[in-house]
Amino acid sequence: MPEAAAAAAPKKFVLQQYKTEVHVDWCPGCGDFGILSSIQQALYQLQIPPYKIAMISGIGCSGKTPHYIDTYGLHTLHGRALPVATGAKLANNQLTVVAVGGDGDGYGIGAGYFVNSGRRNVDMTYIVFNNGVYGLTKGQASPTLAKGLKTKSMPEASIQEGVNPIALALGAGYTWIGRGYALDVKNLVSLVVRRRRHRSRANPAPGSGLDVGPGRQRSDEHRRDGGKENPSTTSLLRNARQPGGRSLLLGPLADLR
Ligand SMILES: Cc1ncc(C[n+]2csc(CCOP(=O)(O)OP(=O)(O)O)c2C)c(N)n1
Ligand code: SF4
Ligand SMILES: [Mg+2]
Repeated sequence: MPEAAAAAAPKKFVLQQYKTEVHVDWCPGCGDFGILSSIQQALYQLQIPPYKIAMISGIGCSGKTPHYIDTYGLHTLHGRALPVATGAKLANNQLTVVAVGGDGDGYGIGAGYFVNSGRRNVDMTYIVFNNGVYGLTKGQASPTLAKGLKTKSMPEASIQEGVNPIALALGAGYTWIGRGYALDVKNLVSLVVRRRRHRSRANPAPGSGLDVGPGRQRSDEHRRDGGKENPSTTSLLRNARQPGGRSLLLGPLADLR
């Protein structure tokens, strides 16, 4: 359904059902408010039942996001949102899994997970709140802070180039990559909605027709245990991947600021 028609279609869930009553304690004017609102509006527009969504975060100001969205959620450890989100999707591939976190979380301490999640092709959304700093710990330089910039926490301007997250994502193998501005909520909503539709457009029967690449088709993909199928991680990954194998690869990185 085209975006405008979908937005106008009758809704079963109201926007309020994607919000919690927890006080949002970000600083007044913080761009995180725009990102939070965009995620809530996109989930509402897509009419994904809140009980079929899992929001997974790392640590940082951005890591508080799952507290504010009335779905299942886990506020995990610094840099660990992606492996936990991958596990959630493998355990239940009917869940809409959204990982969120900061630039320090995703491109610093969690950089290895960021790269390897690009290889895995799991059908989930990863939204990076990229403010160029470690916000929660008072604004030290994060890996995306541009050379020559100085925050109040730094004795002098940064002498290093910032990492380019879009180039990094491309190199890692992500094929749905978006970038927006935190306070351009309309555009962000559209980005999140488009990312979520990426899989269904590619293959209307999720989980079927997967092209499992070399090294993944192993004879021990299914272990028999007491007559019941006990799927290996390999076969779980296969079911949770984007259809089409590496050529269609993963969902999304939306680098949102
Ligand atoms: C293993 C570990 N190392 C360091 C910290 C301290 N710490 C908490 S949040 C944070 C940085 C957060 O920056 P970012 O991920 O960019 O999130 P933001 O606050 O900017 O949204 C750090 C270094 C921690 N909690 N755990
Ligand atoms: S410290 Fe920075 S990132 Fe954290 S809430 Fe305040 S303005 Fe936002
Ligand atoms: Mg940050």
